[in-house]
Amino acid sequence: MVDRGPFETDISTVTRFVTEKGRKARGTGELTQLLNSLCTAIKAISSAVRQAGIAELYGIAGSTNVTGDQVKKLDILSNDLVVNMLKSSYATCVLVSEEDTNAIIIEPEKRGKYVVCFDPLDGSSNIDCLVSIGTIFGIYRKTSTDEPSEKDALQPGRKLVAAGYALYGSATMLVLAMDCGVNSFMLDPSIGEFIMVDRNVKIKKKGNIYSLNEGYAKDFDPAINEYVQRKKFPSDGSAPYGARYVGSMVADIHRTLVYGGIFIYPANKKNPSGKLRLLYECIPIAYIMEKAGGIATTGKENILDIIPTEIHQKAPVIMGSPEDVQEFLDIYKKYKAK
Ligand code: AMP
Ligand code: P6P
Repeated sequence: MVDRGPFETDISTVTRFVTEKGRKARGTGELTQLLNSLCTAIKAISSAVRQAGIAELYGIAGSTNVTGDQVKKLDILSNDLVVNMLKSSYATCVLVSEEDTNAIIIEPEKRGKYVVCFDPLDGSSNIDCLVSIGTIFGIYRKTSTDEPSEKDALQPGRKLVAAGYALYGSATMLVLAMDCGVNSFMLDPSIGEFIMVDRNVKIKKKGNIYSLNEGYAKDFDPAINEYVQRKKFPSDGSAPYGARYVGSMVADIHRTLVYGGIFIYPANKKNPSGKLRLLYECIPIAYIMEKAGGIATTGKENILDIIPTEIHQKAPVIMGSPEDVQEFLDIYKKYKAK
């Protein structure tokens, strides 16, 4: 056995992983090119996020997005990076971004067969206080033969070809889900490559952490409040759950995927569909959760079964370890049966 010392010479990168999958699929190479272009955008966003304070990228860019959030400079930079890298991949025809009111239709000479829905920098309200933020994406094949339009993005999550997120935390992590399952890659800044760290990621059947913004408890559905009460005061003598809530979806989701437990952003009286956006927050994360053996539901229905009707619509989410989500659903059904 040759002693290679500390320097790996047969590095398992995401580029290599995606290329191998592409060769096995005997495709045209379009999806491989799309994924590699997206990874370049994510690396550039990671670099910008970590330099933001020095490069004076913090602060508000003076505009608001379709969600009504104040748009911060990093939001605009991240959106431009993803849009430009996807456009130049020659693999996409329609892009839907949280930062753009309307779908972006790619010019004919640069079109490919994929539709990408993404949140370029999710959790942006946390940028200035250095809390982890992320990028979320979902990739569909265009199915209609019509001229590309916003309608091509209104597909249920069951039709996804791939979905993933990047977490800009204490390290930059890429979690990528496709038919083959969920795999995670950590960015090695010294070589600018995402290195595979976990293959075929599976979520624990049951965790011991619940995650939601309890500040809204006054307006929660009674089923939510009963579930949370059960986590705090278990009647079976088991230990109470821990409460964790970052307020950045990707950070809360990644912790749930790695440690198990449940993440909830419910509907409430003021927001009957909750806050999270279906196309580029709920569906891609639901796809990852399901591929990892978890459940992702609105309470009424599985998130991946929803047929979207407009590109920025919202949906309530309850997702995570199957036994934890099922416990919530049993409570939810009790209230809905009344
Ligand atoms: P393509 O012609 O490259 O767009 O690939 C056609 C289909 O093959 C894709 O829609 C996927 O279902 C599958 N495929 C192609 N490349 C990859 C890849 N790199 N990883 C996983 N699946 C792939
Ligand atoms: P709240 C960030 O603004 C975000 O869109 C998600 O990343 C996060 O889960 C949620 O909003 C936090 O919302 O109402 O708890 O501050």
